[in-house]
Amino acid sequence: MKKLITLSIAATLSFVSVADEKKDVEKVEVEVAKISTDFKAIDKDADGFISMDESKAVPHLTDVFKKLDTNLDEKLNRDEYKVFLKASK
Ligand SMILES: [Ca+2]
Ligand SMILES: [Ca+2]
Repeated sequence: MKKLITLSIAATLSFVSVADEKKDVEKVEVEVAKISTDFKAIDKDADGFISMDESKAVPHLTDVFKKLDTNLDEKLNRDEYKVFLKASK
């Protein structure tokens, strides 16, 4: 009988942790979707990068543009823009 209770607790615990993981995945997906929507809105000429000019549409983005541009190509790709979103939270 004791064994059965232990098993059922274990099952409950593993269910909870799976549910948590699923929530995290959903959160990440929502975030990625948001980044993608924002990015597309800023990337007016749709070349897949935010130029210095395009960055002017976003408050404070121009200020940190050079810091964010870690590969020094004078435009921001999605990864570089993501750093800005994380930093501005
Ligand atoms: Ca662009
Ligand atoms: Ca860059």
